[in-house]
Amino acid sequence: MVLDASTICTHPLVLSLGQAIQTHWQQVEQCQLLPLPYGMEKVKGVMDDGAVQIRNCCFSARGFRKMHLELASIGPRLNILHAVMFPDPCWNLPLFGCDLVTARHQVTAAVVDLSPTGAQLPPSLNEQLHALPQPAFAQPRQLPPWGDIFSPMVCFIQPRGIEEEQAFQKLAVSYLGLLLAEAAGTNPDPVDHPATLKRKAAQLHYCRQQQCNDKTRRVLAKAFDDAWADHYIRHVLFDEPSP
Ligand code: BLA
Repeated sequence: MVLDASTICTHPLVLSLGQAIQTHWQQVEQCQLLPLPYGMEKVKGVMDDGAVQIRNCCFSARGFRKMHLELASIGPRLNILHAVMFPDPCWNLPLFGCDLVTARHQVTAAVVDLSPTGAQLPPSLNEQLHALPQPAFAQPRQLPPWGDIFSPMVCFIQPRGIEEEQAFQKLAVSYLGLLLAEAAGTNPDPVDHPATLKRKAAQLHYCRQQQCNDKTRRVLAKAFDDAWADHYIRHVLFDEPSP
């Protein structure tokens, strides 16, 4: 385990999902550590009401240009898990994204998706995704306007109780498992193939839309400052695929 969540976060869902994601990533072919921008493995800050701690780890692997896990504890109340798998645009694969926000030990936002980098998800993956049992969560949440990047199968909820938290984790790990199986059975297109270029453009759009999440920006700007938050969002969280 590269990131030991228990040194920063206390919420059980953040801890167990953080562990499950890393366990899956380590099994991806050619998984290797990917350096982060200077100084970004561990970030510390202070706010009026407590410490800010961010831990990041990044890998690359067969089919993925970047797999990024971030765990953060911001002040006494907020715990965050942020995980994104950015495919290499040569591969016909969606992006895996998962975000958990807990405040005062309650999960307020839990989101997981396989977000398309083409007009639709690859058909076999789409079928398997639809075949997964979808739990009937009591409190679905409405996506923000920038959420047009997500697939129709996005799950965005505020889990109610431990059973729903566990059901969310199960669903998130299922999405991840389907993507990894799809990646293992996919071969890349050439770098200059029109499909590759389309997927690169779609990934760029994904990054630009995620950069519009004001809630993330506000939390980071409060803990650091506006310029730092902007740099972090554009270069650590949602850096764009190279041209
Ligand atoms: C919402 N993200 C949030 C919220 C906060 C953060 C505080 C509001 C919680 C709520 O509405 O209950 C904060 N998220 C962070 C911070 C980081 C982070 C500080 O990852 C990192 C340091 N966000 C993602 C990814 C997805 C995502 C990968 O990073 C989805 C795949 C989604 N977060 C997402 C969505 C919302 C959210 C959809 C709700 C936004 C809204 O309601 O406006």
